[in-house]
Amino acid sequence: MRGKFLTLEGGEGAGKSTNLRFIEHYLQQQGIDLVITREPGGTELGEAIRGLLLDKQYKTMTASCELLLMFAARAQHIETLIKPALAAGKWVVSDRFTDATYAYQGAARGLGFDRIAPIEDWVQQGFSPDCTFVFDLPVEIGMQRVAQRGNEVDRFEQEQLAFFEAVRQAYLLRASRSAERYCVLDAAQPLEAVQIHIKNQLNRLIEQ
Ligand code: T5A
Repeated sequence: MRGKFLTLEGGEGAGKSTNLRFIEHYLQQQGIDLVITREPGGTELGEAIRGLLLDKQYKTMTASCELLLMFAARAQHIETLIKPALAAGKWVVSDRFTDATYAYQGAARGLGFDRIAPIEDWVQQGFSPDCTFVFDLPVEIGMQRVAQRGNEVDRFEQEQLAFFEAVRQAYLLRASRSAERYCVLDAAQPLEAVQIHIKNQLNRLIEQ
């Protein structure tokens, strides 16, 4: 039986990485064989592309170049990691996927959703997640969390409030258009409360 493909989305500091660990632990407890991965990245080649995308030295990277690099890494990720794992009956949980491209390159960089859709069709040929968790959080809180974490900021984290506000609104818009695929979580709640909602959604997916 084919496994399920779950993705985690949201702005910076929304809690994706933290809750990815929770999801991994919970699904393992339920006896589910799973693969944890991320975008951009997930494969050797994809991680090399991630290095280019996040590197602050590439200040002049154009939005189109950024968009195509995201999909180049994704093409490799889908064909060599995600689809084989699903076919082997494993669940795949990815920290970000194509919704991030719509939010960051489509909305925040201003390329527009219409420019992305044909590339998505070409690369993915209808392939998409079974469920996408959107960690929704006021941008200011996300930025405070990132600052408190104290890591060095990457090329995206250097952007300003308006950029991240566009990201947030794009996620909410996409989730409102296809509510059956998305599970929008209020990520400003305490972690324990967020994780109760995640657990409920995971239980629904396990039963399906
Ligand atoms: N990108 C990616 C694109 O532009 N287009 C694309 O197509 C794709 C795939 C990748 C970058 O690439 C861009 C988007 C990104 O800028 P990334 O590796 O996904 O970057 O990294 P970020 O989104 O920057 O992820 P972060 O690590 O910053 O955020 P997380 O993972 O959402 O947050 P997390 O879990 O590290 O939490 C941040 C802090 O908050 C605390 C945590 O303990 C941590 O300290 N926290 C909470 N505190 C209180 N209450 C809660 N509920 C909390 N949840 C977490």
